[in-house]
Amino acid sequence: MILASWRNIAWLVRRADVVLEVVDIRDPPSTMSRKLERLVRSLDKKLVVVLNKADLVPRSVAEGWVRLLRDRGYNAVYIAARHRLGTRKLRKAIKRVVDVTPIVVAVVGFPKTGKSSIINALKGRHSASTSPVPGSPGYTHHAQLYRAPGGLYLIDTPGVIPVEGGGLEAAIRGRPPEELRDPVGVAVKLLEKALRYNPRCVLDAYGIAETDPYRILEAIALRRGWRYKSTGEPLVEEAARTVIRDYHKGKLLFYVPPWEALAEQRGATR
Ligand SMILES: Nc1nc2c(ncn2[C@@H]2O[C@H](COP(=O)(O)OP(=O)(O)OP(=O)(O)O)[C@@H](O)[C@H]2O)c(=O)[nH]1
Ligand SMILES: [Mg+2]
Repeated sequence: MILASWRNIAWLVRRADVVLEVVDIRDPPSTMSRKLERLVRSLDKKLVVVLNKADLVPRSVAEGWVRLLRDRGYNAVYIAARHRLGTRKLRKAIKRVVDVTPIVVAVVGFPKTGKSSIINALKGRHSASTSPVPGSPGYTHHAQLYRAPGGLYLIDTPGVIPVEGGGLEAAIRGRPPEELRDPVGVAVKLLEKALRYNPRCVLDAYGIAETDPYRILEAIALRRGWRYKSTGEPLVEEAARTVIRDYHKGKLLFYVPPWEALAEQRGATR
């Protein structure tokens, strides 16, 4: 079951002692949510920023993000939930921020940041019995409380932060490419950003040496035989959706290093 509205997220946060804000370590400024952070603060709960997918960036970058966020007053750890790396560190970070037992933990983040993987990693292999989350109203009566190793109680249902807008940021935040009004415009911006941070990424992902984003889309479409039936022109829309999906899969790979994000983050308002 998916809890994908601010109302549901508020419900989850109220029931938790600690909220894990799951972000994609490849681009934390785009995948953190100031709105979630404000909500957690206003309900007087503790927040831990979990920088996930650390296997996709060099260790120096992962450590740099943790340092930068800690300097800004966040509790932050990096992990690679898919590979179950960093789980023990995460448990420790959770216990450091609150002094109660057991600790109820909620997991919230934009789509595809790895919330379910984190819940599975925290549950461990010997996951214990479940019980309904107390006070579940009708629409969330499936939410279960999991007893996880280390004195943690985990709400097994993650909160998915609604993605607003339709531009590049929405795509990075996990809005499905089929829902984008202008996938080509978004993919062009994504490729520009990707090439800025990793000039080799298109060559590595597709074996295409082109550097102009629109031409890259054309080349991908032609290579796969995607053409408009009427004109024979390359079907760039399909290539655009593929590129956006490939970013989420980690096939088109780039990351924003912490030192370059300082300015970007300073300008952010959310
Ligand atoms: N490389 C890498 N990929 C990961 C990691 N954790 C999760 N993923 C991948 O990211 C994708 C989304 O992971 P999920 O755990 O389903 O993420 P989610 O936040 O629960 O996604 P939704 O429920 O759809 O919002 C999957 O393809 C995972 O395999 C990680 O540590 N490293
Ligand atoms: Mg999930």
